[in-house]
Amino acid sequence: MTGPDHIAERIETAADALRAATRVAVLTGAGVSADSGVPTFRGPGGLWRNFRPEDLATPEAFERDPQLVWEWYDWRRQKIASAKPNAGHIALVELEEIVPDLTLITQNVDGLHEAAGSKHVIELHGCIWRVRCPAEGTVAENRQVPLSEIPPHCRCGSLVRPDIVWFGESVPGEAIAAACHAAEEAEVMLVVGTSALVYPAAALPLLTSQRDGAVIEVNPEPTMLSELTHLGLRGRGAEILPQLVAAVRRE
Ligand code: BV8
Repeated sequence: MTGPDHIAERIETAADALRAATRVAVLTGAGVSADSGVPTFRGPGGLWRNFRPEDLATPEAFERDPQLVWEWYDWRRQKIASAKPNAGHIALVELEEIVPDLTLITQNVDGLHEAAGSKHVIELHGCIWRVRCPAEGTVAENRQVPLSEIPPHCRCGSLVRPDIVWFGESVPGEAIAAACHAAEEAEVMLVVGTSALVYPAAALPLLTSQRDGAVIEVNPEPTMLSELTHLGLRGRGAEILPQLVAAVRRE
């Protein structure tokens, strides 16, 4: 699919593909939350309080210094707690209501898609609002901001960790299986706000494209994926997505 030059025409082309589709997959990354004021990982200002996620979001870092890792997550939770879903998140909720079968796969841990009202969400990397007790194997919601105790403990006395997939850890089998299935079955995959550097998430658009599904990218910048995408919509999610959904609604 070669798109015309003007963004409005490209949006119409993308809307035609989405309107004609029964099964749509959406893959989002930190960029979709950037318009809610949540820093991205790798973009300008993408450092999380001068720490690289790859340095602290690892089991080794937690083993070495759980206090530091929890201080970092507490700081991130405080930043995310004041963030609201933006027009891009809300447009994806509306798209879910229009498309017969839409699966939203997110790499984000901020919970903003669920807060916006998205129903069918696969959280590949977990959620910053849940904690896990490795001793009990239990997961509990914890929205305390700021945390009353750092690092927090389970009632059983053990140290709890964020219920988040760290670098070097496997994405939960159920989540990645469901995401791969949705990507393989999708007639269209809409990829919003990801640098497509982190695997296995970054491989999902390939699954769509290998089965002749169309891959549409929404991002102000070109990414590793741009070569593969059938149509690139250069812009911010909060600007492009509402226009895209409005165009899908128009016959
Ligand atoms: C795995 C939770 C099997 C953490 C995250 C060496 C050793 C071990 C593993 C590896 C290794 N080398 C490679 C790997 C695999 C590794 C990986 O891919 N590393 C990368 C860095 C090379 N992957 C893993 O470890 C995964 N597990 O492979 O298991 C295994 C097991 C053992 C050993 C080997 C393999 C697990 C990955 C999950 C890591 N956890 N998050 C936390 O958040 O605290 S990943 C982290 O990066 C976030 O989830 C984030 O979502 C994700 C991807 O980043 P993006 O979302 O794309 O964000 P980014 O800032 O990069 O880009 C933002 C984009 O938005 C930009 O393109 C920008 O232009 C755009 N944008 C900006 N503004 C806007 C916008 N777009 C739209 N609108 C805007 N307004």
